[in-house]
Amino acid sequence: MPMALNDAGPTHRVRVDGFWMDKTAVTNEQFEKFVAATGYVTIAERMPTKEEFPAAPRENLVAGSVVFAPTDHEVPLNDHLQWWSYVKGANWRHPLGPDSDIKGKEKYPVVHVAYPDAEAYAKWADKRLPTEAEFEFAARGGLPGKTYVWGNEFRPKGKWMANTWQGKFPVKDTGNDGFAGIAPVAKFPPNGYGLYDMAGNVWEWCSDWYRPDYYQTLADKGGVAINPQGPDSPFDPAEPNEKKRVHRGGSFLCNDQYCSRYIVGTRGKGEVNTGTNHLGFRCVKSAQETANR
Ligand SMILES: [Ca+2]
Ligand SMILES: [Cu+2]
Repeated sequence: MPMALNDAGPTHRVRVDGFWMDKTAVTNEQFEKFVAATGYVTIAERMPTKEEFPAAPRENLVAGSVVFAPTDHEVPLNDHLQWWSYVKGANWRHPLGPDSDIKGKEKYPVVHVAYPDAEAYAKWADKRLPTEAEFEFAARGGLPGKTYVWGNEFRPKGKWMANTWQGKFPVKDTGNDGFAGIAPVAKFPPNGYGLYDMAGNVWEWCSDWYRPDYYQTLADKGGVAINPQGPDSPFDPAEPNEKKRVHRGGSFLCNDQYCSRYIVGTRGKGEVNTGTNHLGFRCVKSAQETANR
């Protein structure tokens, strides 16, 4: 399946200590509470500076974020810039750009959150972001070794289990699963641990730095990795100057033609200061920490 396997192996054994996880991705309504309480301004809402982006032309130094737009014709799938673009004025309150808003979308996952934004929210909520190992353990919901977070069949008895893309990518999402584009949280069945949307809808930030060879490193050590926290530093050979952290879960754009990373165990990645309209997050809390209060 496309993009599913290149960095997801080798299989290795991991143990994680007990933790609690949010049942859903953080919603617009929840993020609004955080912003109202703290006055926090997300990275997408801040004016980028010449110091931060010395190579960028001055006219591009405008607050905004990265937005998906379908193409009007079939395109080769080797150039993602055909469907992703930087949109001035796009941010969590305006997910598709300045003319869009989140009225009536209180229960949708908040998007256009960069890693520091997600971290700030987690800190405010007295929680933290999951490690990649925690995310995968939670996503599997007690079903080790299965292809999807719900089992081995994509549509058991014909039922849609996650919000993904149907139709020709990236031209038209036919929305056969009930949603063309993003969906409110918890519209599909929860996994075995009662967690919603652990695959599809929006990608979610994990706290690990991204390296494609991290699992090889763990496998080479042998034995069981206890609470792995990710590599010490980020490295993506495709974009060696970008500092990336792990994304997990896949999104409403995932499909069997281009990117099938709704498959559990597969990995995503993203530059830490970059949000998009298919990237959100949820928080966790260590069981030990919860018990101590
Ligand atoms: Ca869909
Ligand atoms: Cu995908």
